[in-house]
Amino acid sequence: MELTRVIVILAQCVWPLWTQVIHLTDMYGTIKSPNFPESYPKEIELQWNITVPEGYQIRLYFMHFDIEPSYLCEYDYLKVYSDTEELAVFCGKENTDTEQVPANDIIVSPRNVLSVAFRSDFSNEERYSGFEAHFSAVDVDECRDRNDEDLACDHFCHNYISGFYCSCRYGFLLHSDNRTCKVECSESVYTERSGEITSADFPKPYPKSSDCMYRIELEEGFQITLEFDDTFDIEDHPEVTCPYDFIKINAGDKEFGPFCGEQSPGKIQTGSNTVSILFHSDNSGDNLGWKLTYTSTGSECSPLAAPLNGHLEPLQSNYVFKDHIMLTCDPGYSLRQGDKEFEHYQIECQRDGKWSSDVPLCKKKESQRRHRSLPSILTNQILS
Ligand SMILES: *[C@@H]1O[C@H](CO)[C@@H](O)[C@H](O)[C@H]1NC(C)=O
Ligand SMILES: *[C@@H]1O[C@H](CO)[C@@H](O)[C@H](O)[C@H]1NC(C)=O
Ligand SMILES: [Ca+2]
Ligand SMILES: [Ca+2]
Ligand SMILES: [Ca+2]
Repeated sequence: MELTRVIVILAQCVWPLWTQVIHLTDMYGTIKSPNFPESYPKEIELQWNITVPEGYQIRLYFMHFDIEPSYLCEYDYLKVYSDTEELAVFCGKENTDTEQVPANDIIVSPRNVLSVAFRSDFSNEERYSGFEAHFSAVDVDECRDRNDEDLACDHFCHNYISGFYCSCRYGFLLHSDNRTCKVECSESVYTERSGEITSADFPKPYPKSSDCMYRIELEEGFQITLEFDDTFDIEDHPEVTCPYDFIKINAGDKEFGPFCGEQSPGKIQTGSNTVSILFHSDNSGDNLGWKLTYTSTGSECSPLAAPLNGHLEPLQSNYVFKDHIMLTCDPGYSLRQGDKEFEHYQIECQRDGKWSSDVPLCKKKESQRRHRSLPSILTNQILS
């Protein structure tokens, strides 16, 4: 007997039995051994391939199970697969150390396909009544089951029968990947002479899938210095330079970066009055981001001395672009530039580091009337 079985098994390896495949695409159904509830015939190879729509899984459970027992189910068996993955092999009527029966277990397919293969060999020593199983399509709860960061929703997940969708917190937009949440952050222009810029949500992790552009635009004559905080955390890679997220800085014709990792770039003297900071993030990772303070210095003008018999305000050890100086003379004196006379005279430090004019002299006042009428006559001539 045993020998014949071995020969038959060997023969089947060379000339496998013809397997009959039954395709099932319904949302539920029943699978039974042939002749059920009568005993099943010998030499059967049957396979049920169940396919349900995407977004569903298949639940399979047994109401009756009685298949010829054999060591490791070598003779008759029922196997359950999903794609190429073997989920279970059953035979017998009760669990033993080496054989298993489905009992009350529920098999859930990992995807939307499930195959059940039933085989009986050439002999049935006794009568075995076979099996009856039921299957049904059940919704995949992607919100509960998708723990893989690359597939799960970034902010909120909404499950429904046959699918799911993602949504974002207030202030964020769903990226075209329908999964991650980005921010709109390309319109920020800074025109103050100093300020602070941070990644969105700092010091909480920065948004994914975003391209943020921050521009600092000051008048010509100013030079911008950036200083990054020590708290700096941008996703990086041990071997490749900033493949995921990075900061790049453009200042005039100079470029700084890309920067990523946990080492702060520190202080950057850009030497320019306009700076663009691009911050790119990809669709994964939780990193804290960055913060920088920017300051600007204007071109410096040479120190000025007050004229004899006069004084200037404010008195400073150094003057930079945009600084103004007001000159006045002591009583009885007035400012004279060429043949013009002034009570006050203002000069300004210009973007190129030069004063807008020379310091006039303080001269003793002469006949006030003559000099005072002169400019108004000139003005009238120009206007007429
Ligand atoms: C039935 O399903 C199995 C396992 O999923 C697969 O290998 C086989 O190709 C399918 N057969 C047919 C005819 O689709
Ligand atoms: C995102 O959803 C839209 C609308 O439902 C769809 O047209 C588009 O193909 C989806 N994109 C991706 C990448 O899944
Ligand atoms: Ca048998
Ligand atoms: Ca679902
Ligand atoms: Ca990232």
